[in-house]
Amino acid sequence: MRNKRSATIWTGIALVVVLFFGWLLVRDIGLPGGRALTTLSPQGPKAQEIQNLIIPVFLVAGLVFVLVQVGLVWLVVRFRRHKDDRDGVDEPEQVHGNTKLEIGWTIVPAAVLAVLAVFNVQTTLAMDNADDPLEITVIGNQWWWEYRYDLEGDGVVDIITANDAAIPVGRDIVFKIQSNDVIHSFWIPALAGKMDAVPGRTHQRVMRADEPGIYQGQCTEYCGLSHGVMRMQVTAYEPDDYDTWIEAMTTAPAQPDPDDELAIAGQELFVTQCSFCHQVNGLDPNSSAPFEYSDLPDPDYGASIDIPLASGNAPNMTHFMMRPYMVGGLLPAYEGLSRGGGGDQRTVAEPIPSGTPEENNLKQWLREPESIKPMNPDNNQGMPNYNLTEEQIEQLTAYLLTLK
Ligand code: HEC
Ligand SMILES: [Cu+2]
Repeated sequence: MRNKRSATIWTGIALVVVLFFGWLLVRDIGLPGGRALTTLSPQGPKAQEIQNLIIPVFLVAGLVFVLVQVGLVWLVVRFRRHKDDRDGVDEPEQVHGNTKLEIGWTIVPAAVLAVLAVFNVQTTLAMDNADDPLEITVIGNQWWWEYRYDLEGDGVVDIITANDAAIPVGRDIVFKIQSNDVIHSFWIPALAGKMDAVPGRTHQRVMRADEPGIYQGQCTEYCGLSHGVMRMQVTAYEPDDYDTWIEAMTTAPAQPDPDDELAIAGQELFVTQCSFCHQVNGLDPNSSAPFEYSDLPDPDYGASIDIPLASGNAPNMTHFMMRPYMVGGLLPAYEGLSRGGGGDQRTVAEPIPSGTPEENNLKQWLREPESIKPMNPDNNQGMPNYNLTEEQIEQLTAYLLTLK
């Protein structure tokens, strides 16, 4: 009798603990905006399909888990050995095997898994469906992402940018995912599942955003020192805003004002010190001041300008200040955005940002890049510290802020 009562009590406690952890797992569902990096707050059809699979699978798996655990705890407590039990006398009846039960607990899980497999395969296949898609090439680098847009589909890259991929809402986007060095994984949880970026291969992931906003992502394949802060964003714009973005990105940025001595000095410094790795389209790193942009910016690396890609490459800086985030998506480029993309993922971005730049983030990066993220520039991983003077930092910042 006593056994039975404490078995029930312990089973009850175990159930409460299990339900508590279950609640921890699912509490993000339905929260407005969700957390930035949760799979459980889908904002597009692909992510929604995954969600539609997760919920029933989770419920079935959860039910099985609860039944098994309840049975286990109850049996362990109910039939436990007692202080006054005598060996060989107060023992339960000893049995060996039970064919019916054994066949049962083989067939039932097999059937459950078989049914789930049907939905699993269905969803997996549906992930690749895309209707009149826009293709964007994504290239993983230690520790930032590059995006290339071939707008006419003629094999010529028209836009190269970093950290932040702009997309129009309501359109299927096919991300063609590649890597420049090691294996990374491209993951925007609000829009779709993960996809590995593997050197020498191109994988694809289809996404579509239903609402405009900045959708946060994180590299999810361990790729070295700064893997944990290798962020990325996909910014979805209304179609008109997206066109505005494309227009701006395919136009050469204005030259710094000739009276702006700081920016002019910064540009000169940039050409001599930085364009070795960072490209500003149309700006010939071999020329000398005053610099001229060629009429048509050609972002194709090495096509119009011979750039020694000593460090593999570095983020294209042509329209640096068009991006809401910098440094591998980690630091906000404008005030009002949170570091590493925390907070509400549906912050709406302007196609041509007009906010106040986070100058201090930029300056700290130039002053001491390794204080922001661990890197190993001697091994072509990340950006070296050039021991710039405060004056040079002011000049470079003034120039970089003109790149819009
Ligand atoms: C040896 C190659 C190299 C040189 C030279 C170099 N950088 Fe970088 N830079 C990088 C790499 C690589 C990154 C990406 C780092 C990351 O996010 O992990 C980067 C990132 C940046 C970023 C952030 C860009 C973004 O959109 O995220 C800025 C700004 C920047 N560099 C400025 C400069 C300036 C100014 C100079 C010249 C003083 C310079 N860099 C010289 C390699 C270089
Ligand atoms: Cu990575």
